[in-house]
Amino acid sequence: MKTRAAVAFQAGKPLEIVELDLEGPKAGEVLIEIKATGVCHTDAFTLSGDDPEGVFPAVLGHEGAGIVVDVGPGVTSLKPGDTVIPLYTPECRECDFCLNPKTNLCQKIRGTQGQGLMPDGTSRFSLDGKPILHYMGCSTFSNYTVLPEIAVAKIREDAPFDKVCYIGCGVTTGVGAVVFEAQVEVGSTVAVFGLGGIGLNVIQGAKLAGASRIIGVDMNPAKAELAKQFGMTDFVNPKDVDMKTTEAIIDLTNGGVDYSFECIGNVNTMRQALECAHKGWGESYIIGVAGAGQEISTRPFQLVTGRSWKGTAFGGARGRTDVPKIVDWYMEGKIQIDPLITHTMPLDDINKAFDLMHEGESIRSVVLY
Ligand code: NAD
Ligand code: AHE
Ligand code: ZN
Ligand code: ZN
Repeated sequence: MKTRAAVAFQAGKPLEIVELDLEGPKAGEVLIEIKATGVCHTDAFTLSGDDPEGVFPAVLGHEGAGIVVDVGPGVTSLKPGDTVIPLYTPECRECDFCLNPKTNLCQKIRGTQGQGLMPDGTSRFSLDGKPILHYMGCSTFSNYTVLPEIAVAKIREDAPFDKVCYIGCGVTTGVGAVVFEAQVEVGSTVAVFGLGGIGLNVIQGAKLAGASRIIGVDMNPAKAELAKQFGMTDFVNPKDVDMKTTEAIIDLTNGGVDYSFECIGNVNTMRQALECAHKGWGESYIIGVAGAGQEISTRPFQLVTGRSWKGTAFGGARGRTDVPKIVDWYMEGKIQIDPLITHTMPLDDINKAFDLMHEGESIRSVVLY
């Protein structure tokens, strides 16, 4: 079949809208009509050429929602008409990782996924007979896409595509980092570095968990207003504080926070996030994705004295199990999504979503098919 898609032909170049050929689902795969997709900073990161795993030409996008149109042989958990969210972190429920309660990082198809290929080592997308690669196993910047059954979460039918697509990455990553990964306790103090599409979801996760103090850090003061509405109690703009950001947070919290989350992707703020964690017990979680060649550093004494440096992908969520629950939380009003979706646009205008992100104008842009 044919599908309209935004293709990344080369790193650093705008996406191009083209009509691609799409092969139907093979055994264990499903064809999905994407109804809406968010544009995450990770899409921009890969497009920039900074991603060591970036391969081109590819159909980017990993934050979608849609409907199952067709299923390949052997698919048992999904049927045409099901409302679904694609998962860049699948859940096969049988690999060593899925069987270990300490991780959500199913590795069943990670090798081929990182190469932009389906599990059988081929691509379903092509243009003029030449393969176009998949991205993060999702490729939601195409109106139709093919995914392995283990990388698809079935969700309730009444969920609005234009909002719950964000659960495909940003919401789950931020809220999940707090409630699944860090398991922040009632009364804890929390610092959040970066108040964008991920950081604001960390803030609402911290509020949901009952944190007593939630300190937000961002260079862009325009981000503070929405952060306050989501539960931020104190704002630190690194440009405004006389002392170092770390010292400012330690001062505010009588020694440092119980939990910190880095949601920027900058190795300097990763260090600050670690070093503002409380001596003896503070835990710091890296969520931001840093470019090829970047490395983190700190004095080992920071760890010797009881701070832990950790990281989390997809909020520690096991997608097929947890994503339907997070959709329920949204539908029941426990978490908010609508105010975070600041812009919507048709696929033809998808490059605008990247511009708005780079200009600091948007929290989330959502492309509607
Ligand atoms: P975003 O662009 O919406 O937000 C980033 C925020 O950081 C912005 O508000 C910006 O003003 C602020 N910022 C930038 N540099 C700063 C600095 N030096 N000091 C203080 N604030 C600064 O991006 P996003 O969509 O929220 O994504 C954030 C990061 O999380 C990206 O690196 C993205 O790739 C990563 N990410 C990781 C996962 C995961 O599973 N680990 C999932 C999604 C996104
Ligand atoms: N490919 C990059 C790393 C990118 C990365 O860390 N991706 C996160 C999700 S970001 C979503 O917006 C992730 O899931 N990581 C775990 C994994 O298995 O990819 C690189 O540095 O090579
Ligand atoms: Zn993402
Ligand atoms: Zn698995």
